[in-house]
Amino acid sequence: MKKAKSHFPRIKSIAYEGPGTKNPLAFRHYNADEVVDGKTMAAHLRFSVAYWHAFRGTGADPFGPGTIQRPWEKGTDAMSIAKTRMDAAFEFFQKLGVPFYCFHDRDIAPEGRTLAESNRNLDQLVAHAKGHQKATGVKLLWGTANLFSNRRYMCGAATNPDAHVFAYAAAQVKKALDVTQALGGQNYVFWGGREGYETLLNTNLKREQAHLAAFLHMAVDYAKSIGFKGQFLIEPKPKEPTKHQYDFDVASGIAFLRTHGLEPHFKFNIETNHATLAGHSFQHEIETAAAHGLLGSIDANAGDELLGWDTDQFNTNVKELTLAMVSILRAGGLGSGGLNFDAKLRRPSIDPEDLFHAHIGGMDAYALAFKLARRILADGQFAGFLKERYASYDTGFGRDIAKRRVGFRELNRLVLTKLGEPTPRSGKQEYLENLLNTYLHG
Ligand code: XLS
Ligand code: NI
Ligand code: NI
Repeated sequence: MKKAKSHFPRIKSIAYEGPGTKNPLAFRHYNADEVVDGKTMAAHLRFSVAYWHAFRGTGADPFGPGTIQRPWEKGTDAMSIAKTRMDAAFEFFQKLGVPFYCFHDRDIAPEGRTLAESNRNLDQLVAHAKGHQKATGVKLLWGTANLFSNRRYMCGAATNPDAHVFAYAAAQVKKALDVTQALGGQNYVFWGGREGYETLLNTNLKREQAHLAAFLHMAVDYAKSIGFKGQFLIEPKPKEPTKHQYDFDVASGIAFLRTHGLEPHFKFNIETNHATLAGHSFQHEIETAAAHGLLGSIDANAGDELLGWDTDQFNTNVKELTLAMVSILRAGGLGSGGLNFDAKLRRPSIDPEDLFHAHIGGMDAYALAFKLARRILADGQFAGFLKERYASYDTGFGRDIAKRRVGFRELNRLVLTKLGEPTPRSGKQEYLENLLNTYLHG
């Protein structure tokens, strides 16, 4: 049998070599098969590669076209390029050792002149992906539809003022759901795309939000009718591409889901840089979702704190990730979700090898954060501090407050007759920051 041509001939499978290694193409912390609490690290962390950045990203920015030229992007037939590109992608997934990948419909197959042609193109690439998934064991973490690149969606998809565009988007998502199911996708993501607005001079905010809710209800109904069991996820983002995105952050997402009766069907896919853009920390967004039992999955990346846009960088900030992992583990993990590298190479990082360095760095940073977070939780020092800090609500009148057994009248009487002035207690932030550093730096 003819051996398939390698697209990364100089790179061997990336192995775990431990923290002491000097090999930049090896893992120092991520040991996929290491069993932690009865589960491998691979099963705990569920890493995923984002097809759009890793295999469709060219380094283009508003000031110039792409800089990244891949050897496999050759020829004139878009369909055969798409297939070769997918061969390269699966070779990459396998050499990197990631169990999952994610895509938008238009990432893997070119858009045709009509929806029917787009669907036929997609079917061919889905068949190709099926073969690769079977051969490599790599699985689909989530599927989604690109409802933002084509000019028909310039004023939104589900929130478009034209019902015709809404209908088109519905047909596209129907197909994306079929495809996600055919490939065994474990989740389906709705990132808002252009669901938002630039100016209220041309926008009926209330109607647009109601239409978005109608769209999501249709998705839930359709998924049910085809027996799709994957988890639906909303990915909040406050701005970009539109000035006001309707899914601003997790808190506004929760309000939206509850208002429209969608809460039982959705969880959140939280992206680090989207949290930054919303003026929150990554951990804040995770903790907010977890507090409501709605933590679903993570788009693992980082923004640049000096820039105000979605720079989608690989995250190597162990402190930020350790705090995130503390919240994720405390919430009981990500369930069917995972850590998807929605992150791209910088414009001058043009070597195929850079794709490996980027993902190795991201995976190692998360693996180290995972280990540190486990140690933090096992030691229980922060948990002990928190327990103590809120202890006044565990007994007596504090407990009555928490259980809503008292009101203003009772508390007023208590303060006037018995309690008097409270004694302020230190919040101990500096002590706690130093304590955190003992885990990060010994
Ligand atoms: C864009 C989003 C997008 C989603 C998938 O900012 O992060 O990449 O993850 O549509
Ligand atoms: Ni994302
Ligand atoms: Ni993003």
